[in-house]
Amino acid sequence: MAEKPFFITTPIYYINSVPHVGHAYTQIAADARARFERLRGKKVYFLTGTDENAIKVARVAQEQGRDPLEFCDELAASFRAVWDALNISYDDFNRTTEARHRIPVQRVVQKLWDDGHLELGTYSGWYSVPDETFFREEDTVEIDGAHYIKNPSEDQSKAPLEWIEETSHFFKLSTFQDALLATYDQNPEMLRPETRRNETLSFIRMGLRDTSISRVQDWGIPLPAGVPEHENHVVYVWFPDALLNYATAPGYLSENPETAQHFEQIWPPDLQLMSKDIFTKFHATMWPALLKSLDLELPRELFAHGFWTVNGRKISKRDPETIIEPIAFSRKISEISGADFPIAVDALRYYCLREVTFGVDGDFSPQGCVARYNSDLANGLGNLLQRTLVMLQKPDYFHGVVPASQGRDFGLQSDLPRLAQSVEQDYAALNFSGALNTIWEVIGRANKLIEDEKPWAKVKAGRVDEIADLLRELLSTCQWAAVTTSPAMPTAGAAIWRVLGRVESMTWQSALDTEFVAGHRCLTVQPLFPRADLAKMEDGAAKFTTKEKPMNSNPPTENSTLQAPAQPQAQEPKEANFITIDDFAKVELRTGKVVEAERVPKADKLLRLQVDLGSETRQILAGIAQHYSPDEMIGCIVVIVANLAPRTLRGYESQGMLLAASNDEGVLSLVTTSAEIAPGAPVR
Ligand code: ME8
Repeated sequence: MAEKPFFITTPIYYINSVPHVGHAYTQIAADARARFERLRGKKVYFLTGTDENAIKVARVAQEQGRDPLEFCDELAASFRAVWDALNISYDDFNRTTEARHRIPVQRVVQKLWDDGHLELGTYSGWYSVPDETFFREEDTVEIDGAHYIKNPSEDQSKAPLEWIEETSHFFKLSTFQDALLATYDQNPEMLRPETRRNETLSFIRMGLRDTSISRVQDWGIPLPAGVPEHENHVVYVWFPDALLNYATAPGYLSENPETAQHFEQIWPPDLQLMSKDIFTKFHATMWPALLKSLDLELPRELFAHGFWTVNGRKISKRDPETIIEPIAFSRKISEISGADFPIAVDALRYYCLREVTFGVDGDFSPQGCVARYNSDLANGLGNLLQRTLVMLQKPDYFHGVVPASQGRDFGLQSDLPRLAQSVEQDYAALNFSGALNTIWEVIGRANKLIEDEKPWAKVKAGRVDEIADLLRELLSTCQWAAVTTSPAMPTAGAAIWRVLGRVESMTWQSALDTEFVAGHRCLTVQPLFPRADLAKMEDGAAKFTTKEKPMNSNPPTENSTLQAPAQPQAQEPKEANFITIDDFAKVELRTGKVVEAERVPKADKLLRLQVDLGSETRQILAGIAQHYSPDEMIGCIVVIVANLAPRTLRGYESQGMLLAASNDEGVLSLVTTSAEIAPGAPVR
């Protein structure tokens, strides 16, 4: 049987507000872990989504005079757009208004009823719409005839509560109390960190009360018809609706055999991430009890991270200055530094993961983020890469060719496998700040080695051979850093990998095998992290909030190099436009290795390439000069259309065409092969 993929989840977010850095944090952490597992060769199923059946969603839609479902479609698309811009590599996006969720939820409720886990009762209590939670009389206070939550915690609403009295269906949560305690006793590693585990154990020991799973409402998933008193009732948005998304997405109770089989292969989740406020009651008590009632295996690990404040203030819609929207913020970093937008996104990702220990609270400071960008990325990693590659490329050094070893040992490269192991353990334990700390210690050591060894003095004295091993160790360190940072900073990691002339897929092993063979060529590099102007970063978060509501991202500024994501747009259904396999077979695609490259005079966009196809060398003119320098192209494996009729461009014959991908933001990337393959190999 195939190996079980690593199954990781984030909460599904309410879509009545815009995603801010707090939401982004969970996504970034989950993404770092997912990417780390993929690097280690694991198949990953990374699930996220949106929680759309909350009454507050319907109310916001109503206030805006919108059809709730249409409103949800638009907002869910906005959430996806933000995650895409942040390079969140989710494999599945579950929306609770989708049929693949609604139908299994109804089946679950029916099953719970049939199996005797539900009973009818009357529910009366004070309901907080913003918190989507009932409160007992004793947990409220009355002021001027209205009821409010008594001693509301930081994140609870201070608005008046609504009195609700209705027939309801109750899940017999109390019957799972002992079983849950026994499970947690036998599996101490399931609930993390330790503080949350202890909090959960005392919550359960205080006694669990049966919990209402239905509401009289007109927005939500209707109760199934086989349950008595189902009329006018919908499933409570939290339980089991939202929680069940983790099971419905991979295919629980699906009627499609393939999807149902997918569920069998995937279940249970290996890691479920969320913040501490929704951990104890919802994820560590109700969710596992529900799974037990359905005879489903429990998740292997539930982890609660801390809460972010912004400049010391709680993030709240009522305090717009605290709402930092990740795209607007990344644009600002890009604008004040000149870094590409995806690199600015990496800077945000890095800051979030480095700044606080995963599991404790943190304070987001825009200026703090820029300070870290300058010290750790521009001066640290960026500087190391730049100095190393310039040293390699310069004619009085090594002309771009990795020199042979002269047998000297600077003690850095030999340490890298051990340090890779330490970083690996930290990523596996969700100790992101620990992993990044170790990586930056290595970067600091490498930069210091350059300063101590003063290679420029040796070159000046004509003793270039003496720095061959220093350069080799620095290149290895850059490769090591590309691999180890890539879960946190995927764009930067891949960019470093590419300029080091690596064409094969990056794996975790590439942090252990860092040796460069003599004669290997690297590409030239522009500074990856240009210094940011700290003075231009205002500390008021309102600057990073889009003004249009309900949710939109800013258009890209004209004078910046940002490759900002476009807004998702409703697409017209397209007519299928198929070709046959015979049509495709007419196109002869082959791999080639670029052996020479130069600019075409007076043609800004054209490079003239000589491409080795194994049996012959072709001249190809490619419109890529604004994206690739001639030096960068040498040694690249490209894919060409080999049977295109030759044509003449600017007086040169072009004997084929290079394949490249480009997007609306003007990013262009050549199609290559994931492993070095002989020139001339057919591509099918
Ligand atoms: O609770 N700091 O959705 P939600 C850190 N739909 N993380 C934060 C944060 C902050 N200040 N603010 C939000 C819900 N988050 C339910 C979940 S799951 C079955 C249903 C993150 O939109 C954090 O991950 O209120 C938190 O758990 C989540 O957003 C809550 O998002």
